[in-house]
Amino acid sequence: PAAIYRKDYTPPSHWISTVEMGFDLDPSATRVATRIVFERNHAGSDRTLTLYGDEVELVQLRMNGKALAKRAYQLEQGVLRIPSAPDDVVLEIETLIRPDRNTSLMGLYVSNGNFFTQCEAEGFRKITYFPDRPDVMAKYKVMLRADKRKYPVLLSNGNLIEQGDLGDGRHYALWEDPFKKPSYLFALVAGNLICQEEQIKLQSGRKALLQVWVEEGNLDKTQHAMASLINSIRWDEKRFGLELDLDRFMIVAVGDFNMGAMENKGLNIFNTKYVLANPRIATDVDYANIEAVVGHEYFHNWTGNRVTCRDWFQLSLKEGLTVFRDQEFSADMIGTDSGRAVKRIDDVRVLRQAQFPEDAGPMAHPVRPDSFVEISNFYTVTIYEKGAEVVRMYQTLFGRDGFRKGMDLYFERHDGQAVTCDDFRAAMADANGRDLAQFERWYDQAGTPRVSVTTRYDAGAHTYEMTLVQSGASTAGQEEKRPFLIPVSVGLLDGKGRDMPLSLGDAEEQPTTVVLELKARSQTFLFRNVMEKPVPSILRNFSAPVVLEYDYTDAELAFLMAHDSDAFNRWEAGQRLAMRRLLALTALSQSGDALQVDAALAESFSATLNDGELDPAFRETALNLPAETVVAEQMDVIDPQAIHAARRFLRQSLAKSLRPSLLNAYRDNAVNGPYSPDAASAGKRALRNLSLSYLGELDDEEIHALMQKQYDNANNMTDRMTALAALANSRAAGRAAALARFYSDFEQEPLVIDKWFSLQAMARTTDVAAVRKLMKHPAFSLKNPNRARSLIFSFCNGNPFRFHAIDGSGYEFWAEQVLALDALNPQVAARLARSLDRWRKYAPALREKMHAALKRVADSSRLSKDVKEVITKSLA
Ligand code: B3K
Ligand code: ZN
Repeated sequence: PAAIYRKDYTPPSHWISTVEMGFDLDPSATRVATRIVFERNHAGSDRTLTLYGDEVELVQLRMNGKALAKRAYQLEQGVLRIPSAPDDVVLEIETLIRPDRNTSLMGLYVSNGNFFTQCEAEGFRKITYFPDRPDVMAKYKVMLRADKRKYPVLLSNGNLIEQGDLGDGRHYALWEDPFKKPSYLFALVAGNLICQEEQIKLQSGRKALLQVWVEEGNLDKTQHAMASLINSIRWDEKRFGLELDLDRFMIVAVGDFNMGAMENKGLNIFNTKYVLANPRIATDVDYANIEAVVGHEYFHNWTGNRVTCRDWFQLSLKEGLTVFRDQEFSADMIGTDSGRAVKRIDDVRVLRQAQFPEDAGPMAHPVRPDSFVEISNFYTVTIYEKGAEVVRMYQTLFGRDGFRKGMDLYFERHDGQAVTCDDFRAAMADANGRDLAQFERWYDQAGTPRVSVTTRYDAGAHTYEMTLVQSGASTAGQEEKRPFLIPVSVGLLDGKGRDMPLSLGDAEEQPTTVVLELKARSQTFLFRNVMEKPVPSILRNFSAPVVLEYDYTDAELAFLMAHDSDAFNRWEAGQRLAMRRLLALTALSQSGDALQVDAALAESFSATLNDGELDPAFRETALNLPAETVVAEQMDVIDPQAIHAARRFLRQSLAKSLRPSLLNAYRDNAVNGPYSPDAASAGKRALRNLSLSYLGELDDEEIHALMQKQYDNANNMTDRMTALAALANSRAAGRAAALARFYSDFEQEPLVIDKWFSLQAMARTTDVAAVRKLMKHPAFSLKNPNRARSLIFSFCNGNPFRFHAIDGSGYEFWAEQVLALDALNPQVAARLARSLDRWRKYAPALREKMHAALKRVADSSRLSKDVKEVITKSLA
């Protein structure tokens, strides 16, 4: 399959004013009649009308009222071309599709007997032939017809214009979307569903109807999604002055879904995982994720839908921006400074755990890629999370108000248009009177930049010099990197741990945090009136997505961990201290020496754990050791077994020395009364459960009793899951019984059974043989993406110790599953295919076995282009 290049973009030959569609819904034969009104795009040179179709049967094609003769068009490999088309064209197309056989979950498909669509990025072409590209925007009118008993609810984008009976047991609904949209935002839902609904008054006084649609048995799980939707609407009004533009806004939950959710105009379709919640089935993290994803999809209504992408290379224009918006929303919903910091830390954790490795591997790509084979493979952590960091840097540079001005200008200029990342950058630049030419490099250079800092204090002159040197890591096809514009937020601590007032250059003000703008490869900044040698706090709040290198002593790190006013850097200091120990222990484990660790880390951790002034949520995150995959990133040659041994040893020794404090924290952070997912309660539960998980490492009877008691008495899923995970990773007598009881208690709740699979997949004792056994469980199915992810992905990505078993059994299993999944659902298979993409980094014995597994997949004769792209790039 050939790559598509960003430089090859050409505008379409024709625009579309209106699209009318009629669906006769039937699982085994759905007829789709489409009428498209085209008008010539005079800016384009070409007259060839180009439409795309994928696995659709073309029944009829009429142009301007007449059947189109076979010789008047070409149909090759899913591309339908009508050469020398007139300026004004009305095309009538009839297609036939089979939703019941659609296991790819793209286009129109059936899930549990109901119809759903997923069209982003290129799924609309699985419904009809169409100029399925985001810069072609049109107004849609959609008629749905179906059996009334089986499909009582018929939904599409926009407003319901008319509905009624057809007489023959069938009924219809006519929907009209008043806004122009690209085809990827089209949606329909038909089936047996019910909704929770609410009327709200918008900022302007207009009324809007909000609905959350689910299957019958789930109506007791919609409250949190509805509340999150209302909060999102209020937040966008307040923070960005953006109001809901429709009279009706719907969310629909579906159990079979490739990703998290989809922002179809007025009809968001969600994975059940990001809608359904009540205290019985959902954890604190689930509640937070639902709020974030509901927010994310809602915010797309402006950033993505009203202003959309010109082409798919611009994907981060909507995704990076919308992730940034949902991050800010979640932070504002918590409201406290420390809550905001914990949210920031969580987001940076994701970036380091997933995006940094991507940026250092064979799939590395810029935030605005130059080419792709399959666009579905580019819904990545780089596009989303690094993209959000890039957007955040505008706010760091210009402040909240400056950022808001940029957003206002962006909408003023581009509402209703399909635009590029350059347009967004230009709006930010113009609104703030700044030249942001250099900033483009964040969009076109891949790889994580490094910033190395050295300092020099002159006690006589009372000056402090800070020299920053940046270097960009070379990535495939981009050896040399030009310097980035990097905002580096800095503070200086005096001997008592207080922030010093900073005198930089000629500025009169003396703030305690300044943002240095690093533009050249190397730059020195001079602080004046520095009365004592400071400890620098660099890259506060993680002001840029870079790796920061500074030669801190252990004592300085402990000092920062205890005193830094910037909560992010307090956390960071602890992580650096822990990382040093983890790397040293990993080396000891590799050389076969006895593992041992000094008391310094335990002392710092103890101080944090016992500091009642600190928010429990912050203490929890500060005491959580860097993940095994994050440690792996620090090594030239990855040795998963040694990393696991090191991390486990460190957890055990911390548990031993902190046992009394951990027991105290466990007791003191009990949350009484009915469950509430608010940040304060969730924070206490998190600290209490982290304490239990550390104590679990001691694996003795007193702790087993604690786990068992928590399991038996839990009144919410967070506590229950933590207790079950602790039991599953222990030798406790009640281990097997608890797992069995959990299953039978929640057999009717698919999302909870996903957790049951996933917890076992990640347990220390679970090897490949155990995973294969779980796959034989009647509740397992490869066809349901959530279920496949809960077991197979959790094992391959979440259990590095067992997955990287030295006999290579994990890799053989991986190859089998990639191939099996690929036959059903290429998008999901291609995600799993990524699990081995960093094979070159591993110790030779593992590397060879990984290579063999990759070859085995590569040699298959029937790979989808999704999987083929990932495997080819991994082997390149
Ligand atoms: N825009 C969708 C992602 C679609 C993925 C298609 N393979 C969800 C989101 O980012 O909000
Ligand atoms: Zn999105």
